[in-house]
Amino acid sequence: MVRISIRAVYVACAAMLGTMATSARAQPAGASDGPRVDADRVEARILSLSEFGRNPEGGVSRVAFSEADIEGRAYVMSLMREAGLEVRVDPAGNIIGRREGTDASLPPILFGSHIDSVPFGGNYDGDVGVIAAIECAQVLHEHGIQTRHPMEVVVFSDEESGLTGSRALVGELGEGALSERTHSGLTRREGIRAIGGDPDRLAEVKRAPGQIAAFMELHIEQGGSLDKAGVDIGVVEGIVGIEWWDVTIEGTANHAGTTPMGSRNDALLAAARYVQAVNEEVTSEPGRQVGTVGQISADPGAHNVIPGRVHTSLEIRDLSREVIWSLFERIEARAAAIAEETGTTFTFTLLDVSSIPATMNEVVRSVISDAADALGLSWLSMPSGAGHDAQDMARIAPTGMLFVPSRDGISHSPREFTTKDDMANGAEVLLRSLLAIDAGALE
Ligand code: HGY
Ligand code: MN
Ligand code: MN
Repeated sequence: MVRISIRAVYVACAAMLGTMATSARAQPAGASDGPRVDADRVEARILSLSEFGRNPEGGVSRVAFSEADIEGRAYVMSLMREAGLEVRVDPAGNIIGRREGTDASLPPILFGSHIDSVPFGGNYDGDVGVIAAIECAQVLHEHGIQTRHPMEVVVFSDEESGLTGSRALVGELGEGALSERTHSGLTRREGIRAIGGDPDRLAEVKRAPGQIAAFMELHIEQGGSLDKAGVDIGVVEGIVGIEWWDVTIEGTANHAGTTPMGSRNDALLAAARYVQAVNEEVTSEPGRQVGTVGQISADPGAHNVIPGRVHTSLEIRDLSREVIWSLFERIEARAAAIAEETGTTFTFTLLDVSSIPATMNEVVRSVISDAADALGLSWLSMPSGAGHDAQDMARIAPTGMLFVPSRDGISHSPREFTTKDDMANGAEVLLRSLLAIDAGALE
C-alpha cells in the first residue's frame, strides 16, 4: 500500500521536474529528466571546505568550537546564502538556512548534517551531507522550484562529541553536557558561545513532534559494505545507541628499581588487563555490538616510576540499549576482579553524551529506495554503526538517512574518501526524496 502511494507521488514530482535543465555529468541510467545536481560543484566545495583545519596527513582536525570550525562554518554560511537561503545561528549553535514554501500552514522539511570532525579526521564525514544539502537548496533556487513546505538546511553544532546541536533540538542538552570539556579545550557552554549561540536560551531551540514535517541526512557509510558490494546507496534501517564512560584506575606510584614485582599496585598493568577484558566481553557473544577503549594516559609518566594512576575510557555501541547495559555490567565485574588482582581501584563515570538507538521511518526509507530505483541506482538496506544527529531527530520527526560508499570502509581518518560520482548520486537521491516528501509521501 505504502509503496504504491509513494511511487505515485514520485511519478508526480518527476513529471513536475521533467522539463528542467540538466547538468553535463554522465547521468545514472533512468534519470534523463529533471534538474540535476552539479557534481563538479559538490566536489569543488568539499575540497574548499577541507582547507579549514587541514592536517598534515591531508584530512582535517576541525574539532567543534575550534578556530577551524568557526572559519569552516563561515564558509558554509556563505554557500547557504548563495543558495538563496535565509541564514541564522540558533542558540545551540546550529546553522539553519531557510527557504519559504507556498503553504505557510505546513511545518518545514529539515535536511543536513555536520562539519565538525574528530581529531585527525577526514574530509567527508558530515561534510558530504552538508554540501549535498546546500546543493539541493541551490538546485531548487536556480530552477525556481517552489515547494509547498518550507525547506531548512541544518548544520548541526558539535556532532562528534555528543550530538550537541540535535540534542538541543529535542530539548535534552542539559547542564551535565554543557559543563563537559570538549576537544577544543572549551566546555560545551563556552564552545556554543564561541560559535554564536547562547546556552542560556536553549529552550528556544527545542522543537516538538509535529513541528518538523521530516528530517533527512545524507552521509558517507563509514564502513565497507557498499564499497565491497559495488552498491550505490545505503538505505539506513536504524542507528546504534552509544554510551561513553571515563575510567580512572588508581594504584600506587613507586620506585621502579626498588619495588619488587610482587609488591606493586601498577595502574597501567591493570589498564592493560582491562583493555583485553573489554575486547573479550564484547566478542564473547554473537551480534553486532562493539566496544572500544580509545584513550589512555598514565601518571606520572616516567620510565623509572610505577604508574600510580591511569585515565582511560570505554565506549559501547549496539542497536539495543539492553545489550549495551548488560555488556557494561559484565565489563564492570571484570574490572572489579582485575582491581582485586592488581591492588588497584576502578571508577567508571558515565558521560552525558548518550545516543539513543533509533529506527528510521519506514515510509521515508521507501521514499529513498524508490528515488534510487527511479535514478537507476542500486541500493541496499543496512544498519548504521556510526552515530548521527538523525537518531535524535527520529524522536521528533519522521526521519530517514542514506549512505554513499566510503572507499575501503575507512573513516575518522585522513584516508577517508568518497568519489565525486558517489557524492552526486547521494545528492540526487536526497533531492528527489525531499521533493517526494514535499509532494505528500508522508501524508
Ligand atoms: O562517532 C560516531 O559514530 C560519529 O561519527 N559521530
Ligand atoms: Mn564522525
Ligand atoms: Mn558524521
